[in-house]
Amino acid sequence: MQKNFKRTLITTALPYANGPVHIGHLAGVYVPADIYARYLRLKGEEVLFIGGSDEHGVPITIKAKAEGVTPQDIVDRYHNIIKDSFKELGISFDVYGRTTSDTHRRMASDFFRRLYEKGEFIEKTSEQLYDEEARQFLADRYVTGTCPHCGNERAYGDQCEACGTSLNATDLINPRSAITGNVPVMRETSHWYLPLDKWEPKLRQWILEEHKEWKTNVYGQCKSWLDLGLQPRAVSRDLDWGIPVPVDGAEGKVLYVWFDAPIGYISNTVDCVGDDWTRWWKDPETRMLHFIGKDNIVFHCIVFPAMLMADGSYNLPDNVPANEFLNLEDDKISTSRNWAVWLHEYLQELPGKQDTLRYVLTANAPETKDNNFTWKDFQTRNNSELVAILGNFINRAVVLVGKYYGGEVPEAGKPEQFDLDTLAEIERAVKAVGENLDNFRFREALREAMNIARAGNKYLADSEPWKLIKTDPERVKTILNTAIRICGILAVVFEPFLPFMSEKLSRMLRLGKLSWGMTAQPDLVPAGTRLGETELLFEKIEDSTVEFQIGKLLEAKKKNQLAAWKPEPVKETVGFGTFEKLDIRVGRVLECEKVPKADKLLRFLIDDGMNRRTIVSGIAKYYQPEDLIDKEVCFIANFEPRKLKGVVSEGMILSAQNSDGRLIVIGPHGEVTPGSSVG
Ligand code: B3M
Ligand code: ZN
Repeated sequence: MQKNFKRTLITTALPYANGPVHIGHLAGVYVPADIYARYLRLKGEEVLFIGGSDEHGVPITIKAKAEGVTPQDIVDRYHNIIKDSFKELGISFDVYGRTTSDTHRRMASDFFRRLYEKGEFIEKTSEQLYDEEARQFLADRYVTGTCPHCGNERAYGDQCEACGTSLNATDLINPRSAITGNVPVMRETSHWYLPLDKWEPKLRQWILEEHKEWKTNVYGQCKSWLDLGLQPRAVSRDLDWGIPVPVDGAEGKVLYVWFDAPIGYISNTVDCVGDDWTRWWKDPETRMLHFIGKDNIVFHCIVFPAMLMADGSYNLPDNVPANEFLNLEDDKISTSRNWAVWLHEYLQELPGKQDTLRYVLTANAPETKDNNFTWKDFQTRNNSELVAILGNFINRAVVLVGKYYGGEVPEAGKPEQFDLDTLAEIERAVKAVGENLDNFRFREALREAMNIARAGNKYLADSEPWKLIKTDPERVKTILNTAIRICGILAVVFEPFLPFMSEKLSRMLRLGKLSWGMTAQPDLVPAGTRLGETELLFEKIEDSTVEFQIGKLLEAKKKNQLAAWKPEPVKETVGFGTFEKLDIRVGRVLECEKVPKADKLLRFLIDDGMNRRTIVSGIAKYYQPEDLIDKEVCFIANFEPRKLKGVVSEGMILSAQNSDGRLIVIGPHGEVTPGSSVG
């Protein structure tokens, strides 16, 4: 902290309660925020860690419509799924609220009213997009069209996800209603606008001059928006789901979701600490941090701060450590294509593996650029890092203390240079973990934490207590005392990253309440401590586990291909005469085998009713040859003979190309004598 802050308020983007959360959300926002909150708590700082669901806005109503239920049904369902799964992953929110709460309705209405009474809004009538069939105005995700900045044809009415620009619905080229697909008409309506342009100079000064330390991706995005020039932004909508605009003459109008959602951070604080909330939001000695994904930068760095400035009594965020995106198996995570790893499913399918997910998502965090999650990497990191390095070191130390001293930590003698060097290396790494965390470099912090375990492994491997026990048992006491101390340091340093492991390890070492300062205590685990029961810290992940997960993704991919599949357009019309030229017959398969050195081809021997003929067909990928023997097939009998991989093919077997690309052989439904004509 550069300034003299006394406490830290950490907020995390409120996920829309229109679906469960996936690993992209976790890697971008919740895992780093949780690591940070836990780290500050370990340092003894006062922290409030705020989460909650975003339950208004078009994403919710679209989902409700698609399922034929009410928006309230949707948010009730997903709020609980999301809340429970965060808890199970160990995300240590002090509160996980929701924007349909009474507190929030009151806080958001009051906020609007205050700005309204101060004259901070412009009321403006303008022409907006309207869907005549759905009889409703179209804003935000109710309208899609071409982005005027980058040409992406699937931009939303509030934002283009391809270039990140924040848009107004009327900016879109070729707009279409997301409800009916119709081309909207223009219709007059009046709304309240927050004049962002009024706050532009102040925002410029605050971000570009006073917060040069922000991450380059965040600073850069802010700068380009500010350089483009800010426009007034509507903060109300013509919708029936949301918080009613709390002024006279606003029937049928609700607050824009991006006006109410960030106020949710305040409401959730109120739900958590009651009247004390002002200390967290208005005392200049409180430091505020917003953890978000990159698509939310404009709202947290420009729009919400402008709202807070317009009010005038709030703090502004001290930092907005936004992350880039996480891809999955080299493809963009997509809810609609079900290309995701859903947290609630992960927790069910890989029970007890919360730390592994937290570890992998941090090790691959998309901090400075988009990054990629693969199941293979997940398995490797678990097996060759968590199990083989961290788990292995702790296990060796604890097992040896059990074996040599009945589980009682031995007294250390005079340290040798090697002990001092190892401890110095560990001290350096602990410091590096802290410095990296202070600067929101979570991957690097984790790498340094892992270096402590590496140093521990090397310490045991090089000092070989299992050999020395016969020749120099006194020395072994020092070695294992030191090794257990390193285990204690690991319990502390890994607590933010791997809280489940840390809790077990703390129990084994009888550490009690952890604090960062413990890492510097030589008697962290005092000699004479009787170690607790050994607990399994990490388990190997088998091939079958990741294969199952990869299978699920392939299944999703198949479904998407099927959904996107369209039959080919019908060819040009032909007369009967043209058709008659083809001699299509039924034949029976007598022999069928693979053509050597041609992985696509099968050679058939067909009983064609007159004779036997050989036909080669490119369907080897889709059939076991023996399965086709004795089957009836249709073939073109007067097809010009062709040589394929050295075999002369006297005809063509008919097959249909299925939507998934497979070729399926066509045959008669019923008994047909070989040689019969088809027509
Ligand atoms: N619900 C958008 C999102 O989930 C939005 C965040 C609100 S944070 C105040 O990406
Ligand atoms: Zn764009």
